[in-house]
Amino acid sequence: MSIDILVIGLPALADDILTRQATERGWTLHHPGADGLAPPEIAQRIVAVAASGAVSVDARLIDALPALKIISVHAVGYDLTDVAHARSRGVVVTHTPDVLNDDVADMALLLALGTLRRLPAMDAYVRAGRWASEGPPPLSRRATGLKYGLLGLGRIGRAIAERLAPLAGEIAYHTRRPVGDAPWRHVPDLVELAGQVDVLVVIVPGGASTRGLVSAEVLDALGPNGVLINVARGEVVDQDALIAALASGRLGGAGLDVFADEPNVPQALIDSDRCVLAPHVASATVQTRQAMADLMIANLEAVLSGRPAVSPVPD
Ligand code: A2R
Repeated sequence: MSIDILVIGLPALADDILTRQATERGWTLHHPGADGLAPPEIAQRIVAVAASGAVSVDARLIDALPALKIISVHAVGYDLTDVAHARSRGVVVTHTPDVLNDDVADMALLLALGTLRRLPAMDAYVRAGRWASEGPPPLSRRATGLKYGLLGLGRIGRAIAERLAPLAGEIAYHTRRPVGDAPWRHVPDLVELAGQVDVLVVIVPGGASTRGLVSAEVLDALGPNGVLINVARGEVVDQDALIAALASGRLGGAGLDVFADEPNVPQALIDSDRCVLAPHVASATVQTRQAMADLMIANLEAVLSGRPAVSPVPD
């Protein structure tokens, strides 16, 4: 009997790895049609979905797959999968936590240092020949000794804090519940935290409970010398408020790997010399993407052979 898997939007490396392993395991891979669904005769037989974290696996898709057992998401964030609906149908949802902590934490640091020290502008300055023609560029801002705040202190947030510790003057964080064994100061109110720090790093999950959490009020509290770093999900930040705050100088700068409507980046951010932009690549190294693909496949393998998932999403 064939094992039919629907593959949705995986990045090229994960798609290649899955395709190779599927042949060895006797899995048959299918890709959705233009309507986002599999043809009905195939949909009947689909037992697993392998999906990128950037695609929606909604109730309509889940209901179109009557034999579905597992949705294996190739990302730590599963905010675009309707987990409650999957559970109501007895479908297991899995994700790829932990294996990307180091890369996402590295990117948070890169964006923080790159924004404060204006690295992309400096690079452009050299390439445009301006160093030779105009002399040294304007001075940038010292990163060592600043106060750093984290919105979120989970697996990735901790990795970021540990990297910041050797250079930060102080580290504080906001979560809904203080983290018992964390050596850093918990601030119960996000606006208060933003008012206390120079750099605020956003690393909470996306979805309804965090949408717009970084509001105009939070950005104003961060202030004209404050820097916002987002390596979480674009929707956690009120992007219109961010654009307005940067344009008026009410916010000092921003380092962004994620955006509200990817891959579309507002022209105002592209034109702003106060931000450093990246195309959602925090986990996009060969090593980490390989590890994410392996974990995605390990989850498929486990559930399809009747064993518990390796990394199910939490209740
Ligand atoms: O609030 P808590 O105590 O559940 O702490 C979690 C925090 N968090 C929040 N903090 C403030 N307000 C909220 N509404 C809120 N919701 C969640 O985010 C916890 O400290 C952190 C999430 O940690 P983990 O579940 O370990 O996620 P991980 O692996 O660090 O990844 C975070 C996100 C992913 O979901 C992707 O969207 C992105 O980073 O790449």
